[in-house]
Amino acid sequence: MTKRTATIHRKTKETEIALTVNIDGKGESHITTGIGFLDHMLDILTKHGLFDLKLKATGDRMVDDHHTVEDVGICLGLALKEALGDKKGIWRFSNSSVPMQETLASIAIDISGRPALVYHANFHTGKIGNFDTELIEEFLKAFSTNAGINLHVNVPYGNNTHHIAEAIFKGLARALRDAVRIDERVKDVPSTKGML
Ligand SMILES: [Mn+2]
Repeated sequence: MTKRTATIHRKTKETEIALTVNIDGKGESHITTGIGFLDHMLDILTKHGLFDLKLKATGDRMVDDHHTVEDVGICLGLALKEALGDKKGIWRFSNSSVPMQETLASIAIDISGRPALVYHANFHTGKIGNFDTELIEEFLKAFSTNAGINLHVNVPYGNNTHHIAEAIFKGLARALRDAVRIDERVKDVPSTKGML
């Protein structure tokens, strides 16, 4: 099998990001974004998605975390898209419901080439530590748009903001882990169009 890896380097006036991802990895990560909570979420994503991820991001955090979080989402999305290559044999669809104590997050994805985010999650506080909870949606929007995936996030119930965020990232990890898997019986792209 060809190696499903990608390396992205993106530099703007707001951020500089370098990352390498292997979607057939073991969940090993070296992540430094300067934003502790984002590092924690990406660590969860790689650990439970069995991706290997090396990521270094620096950004204009004297403004706030927005640019850095969004641009990491862009780069991770671009990397996933590139690593998937022609998408031959992938499972394509997947869903995962993950509980985290009192919280449940349900994630459904379609690696369709058609980007869309449906996001139904309510946080009861605007912050998790120093981290703005609204940035989770921004991250997922940037990620799904640039990966070309259809991503549905539903959190039907939950109280603790840290749990809600963590359940979303664990669910995303598990859904991605399945959706990128190769089924040896599928010799072509899993689409009646013949293209994804
Ligand atoms: Mn945690």
